[in-house]
Amino acid sequence: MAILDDIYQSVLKGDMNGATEGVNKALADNLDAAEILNKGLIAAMTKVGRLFEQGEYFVPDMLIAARAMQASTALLKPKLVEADIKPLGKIVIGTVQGDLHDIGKNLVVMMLEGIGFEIIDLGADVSPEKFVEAVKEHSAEFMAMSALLTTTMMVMKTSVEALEEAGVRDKVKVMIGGAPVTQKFADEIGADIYAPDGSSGARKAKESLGV
Ligand code: B1M
Repeated sequence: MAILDDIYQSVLKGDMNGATEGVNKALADNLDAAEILNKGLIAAMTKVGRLFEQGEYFVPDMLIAARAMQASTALLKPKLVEADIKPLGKIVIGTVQGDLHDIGKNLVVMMLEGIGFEIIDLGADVSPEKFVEAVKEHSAEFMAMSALLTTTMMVMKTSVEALEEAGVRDKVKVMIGGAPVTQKFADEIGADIYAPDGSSGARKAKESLGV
C-alpha cells in the first residue's frame, strides 16, 4: 500500500516530518494502527537494524530513524492501547551503577521499542538492588544492562548475583552490552544474551522468545 511504503521510506531516511505526516494520513484514511506499526514502522526499523549490521548505516542514521519512529509511534499509541495490542514482553533496562554513559543505552531502548517490546527504563547509575526491585515489580521477562567503563562492567556480575539472591534469576533473561562487554564476559557472569549493538540486541531478544 502506497501510504505504508511512504511511512517505511520516511523512517528509513530518518525523515521525522514525512513519517508523522504519513501516519496521520494513514489514520485519517482509517488504516489499522497495528498494520501501520508492523508494516510501516517496525518493518523500517528492522531494515535500519540490518543496514547497520551490514555497515551501510551508522549510529547517526540509526538515531534519526529511531527519532522518526518514536514520533510516529507516539501518534499511534492511543489507537494501539484501544486495540489492546500486546507487547512482545517487558524489559527492565538501565546503565549500571557508577556509569553515566546513556547514549548507547538509549539507542538500544529505541531499537527494542521499535521491534515491539515494552520498556521500563531506569536510566543511568542503576544499582543491582534497583534492577531486581524493578524486575519483581513489573514481572519483566528481561533485565538489560549497559556499561561503558571497564570499572563498571563488574556491576553486571553483582546484578546477576542479586537476582539469584532474590530468588528470581530463573524468571528473567539477562541481556548485556556496551563497548567493553564481550560474549566471553557474558558467559563468565552467566548472562543469557550478549549484543554488540541495539539492533542485534532487539533481534536476539525477540529470537529468544521463539517468535
Ligand atoms: Co566517557 N568514556 N567517561 N563520557 N565516553 C568512554 C566510554 C571512554 C572509552 C573514552 C576513552 O577514554 N577513550 C572511556 C572508558 C575507558 C574504559 O573504561 N575502558 C571513558 C571514560 C574514562 C570516562 C570518564 C571516567 C572520564 C572522566 O571523568 N575521567 C567519565 C566517567 C563518568 C561515569 O560514567 N561515571 C566519562 C564521562 C563521559 C561523559 C559524561 C562526558 C559522556 C557520556 C554522556 C552520556 O552518555 N550521556 C562520555 C562519552 C560521550 C564517552 C564516549 C566519547 C562516547 C560514548 C558513546 O556515547 N558512544 C566514549 C568513547 C567512545 O566510545 N568512543 C567514552 C556512542 C554510543 C552509541 O555507543 O555507548 O558503545 P555505545 O553503545 C553501543 C554499543 O556499545 C551497544 O549498542 C550501542 C549502539 O550501537 N550497547 C549495548 C550499549 N549498551 C548496550 C546494552 C545492550 C546491548 C548493546 O543490551 C542491554
